[in-house]
Order: sequence, then C-alpha cells, then structure tokens
Amino acid sequence: MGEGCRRRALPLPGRGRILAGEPKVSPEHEVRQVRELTTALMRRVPDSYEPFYGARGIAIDLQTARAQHAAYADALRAAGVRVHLLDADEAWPDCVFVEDPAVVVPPRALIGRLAAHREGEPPPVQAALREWHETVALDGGARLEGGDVLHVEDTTYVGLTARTNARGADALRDFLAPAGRRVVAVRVPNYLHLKTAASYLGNGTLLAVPDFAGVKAFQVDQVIHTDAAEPVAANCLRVNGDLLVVAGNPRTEPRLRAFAERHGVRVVPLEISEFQKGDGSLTCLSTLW
Ligand code: CIR
Repeated sequence: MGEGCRRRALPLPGRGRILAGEPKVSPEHEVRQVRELTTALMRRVPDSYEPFYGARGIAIDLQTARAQHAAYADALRAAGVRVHLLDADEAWPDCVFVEDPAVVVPPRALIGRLAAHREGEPPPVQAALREWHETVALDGGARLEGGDVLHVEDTTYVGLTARTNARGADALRDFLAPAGRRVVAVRVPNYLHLKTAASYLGNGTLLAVPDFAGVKAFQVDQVIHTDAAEPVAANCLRVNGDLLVVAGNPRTEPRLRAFAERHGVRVVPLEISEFQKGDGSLTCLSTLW
C-alpha cells in the first residue's frame, strides 16, 4: 500500500478515542488508524430458535449455539469491548441477530423495520439503546436491516436487498447526513444482506465473495476475495486490533492472515455453525459502537 493509499482516521462520529493499533506495521506501510469500538449490544439465544428452524428441517443444537454465542461475547471482550446482553424474546426466534434492528452511529441510533417474521424485534432493542443514544424511527414505507449497512471510512454503503428498500436507503442517508457521512446504495441481488457478500476489514481493504458485482461501487484500496467455495467467509468483524473470522474456511483464511500480518491485526476464528444454519454470520450477532 503506497503513499497514495493513505487515509485519515475513520471519521465516524463517536466518543471513542482513535486507536493506532498496528504495532507490527513497518514504516513504509503507514499506520492506518481505526476508530475504537467500546461497546456491544448482544441478545441472548431464545429457546424458540431451535423449534423455529426445526420446523423448517434445520436441526439446531441449542447448547452449542449458546456456547458459540458466549465465545463470541468473550472475543468481543478480548478486543476491548464492553458487552451488554439483552434478554431474548421467545416470540421472535431470530432475535439473537441483533445487528438488524438498529444502525448505531453515536450519538444516535436509527431503528430498522425488519422482515415480517422479525417485526417484533426492534422495540426492546430501541429501549435498550436509549440508555446511550437518541433513537430515530423510519418512515412508514421504509425497510432497513442493519445487515445491509456497511461503514467504510467516511462512506456508508447500503445494500438494496429483499430486506432493505430504496426508502430505507434514503432514510439512512438522512440519518447520517448530520454526521457528514456519504451514503452509497448498492444492489445485492443474490445474498440475504450486503454484509453477507462483503465486509470491511479496515486498512482500506474490502473482503467480498468473488461473484459480488457491486464491489465496483466501493472506494477502497484493495479487495480480497473469499475462495469461491467459501462464501460464508465474507462476513468478518474487525474490532479494534482484532479481526473475528468465521472458522472452517481453510482456503480463505490464509488470505485474511496475510492481511492481518501486514497490518498488525490479530485473527480470531470463531465457530458459528448454529447461527449459519439460520442464515446468520459474525456481524449479525452484535451491534457495536
Ligand atoms: C433472518 O432471516 O433475518 C435471519 N434468519 C438471519 C439474519 C442474519 N442477519 C444478518 O446477517 N445481519
């Protein structure tokens, strides 16, 4: 990465100080700072997660799911984040995927409107977020899920998917305007959410599945592709000096380790099999700020 690739620190509005957490980077690879994340909201796994998927022919092991959830929370803590655990709501089996009901950019949080089978999830999340943030509602026709919102430096990309519509993208644009953030909408035809197809590793680097055409819309220095046979690896979570990656992707992991080595980032593989069965991945298990 050369001189022309340097960027200023991630200018997301927030209270956190800026970290320059890349001690292993040599001088010619300029330190690229990342905004410190201090806090995560997670939501417990409801008992109903198992029968909900069981009725669809998908066998969830609830005990394993909870162990994976706990390991994920520990990984966030190890990355320096304070984790707040919200109670599950048995009426809404997917409520563990707490990324989707809100987009938090301190000092405000935009409350999403979710797919019908998840429509009851936002109110308790909104109530919890009010402890830290002013919350903002969507207008009537807007639909927006947090899995479609990807912050990359001073731009926020929003996926137009089966879950997020143009009005939701417009609402996000309005919400982020006071923070000075640009919003770019990207069509994501074949994946559940934008962050199913791509995620931001920090340091100017996007990770994406190889068949994601929308990658052209991203202003980044570098794109790393997952192996074509490992699309689930595309959802990583950079938290301060750590990069949480989905375990069990042996062809993609060396590419992520090479990135991490170059930038002084620690790779933390996490098993999330029981959440992948519910179409979830790493980012969806928390809302971070
Ligand atoms: C759903 O259908 O919405 C859930 N089963 C999966 C949500 C995953 N969310 C995410 O990746 N942000």
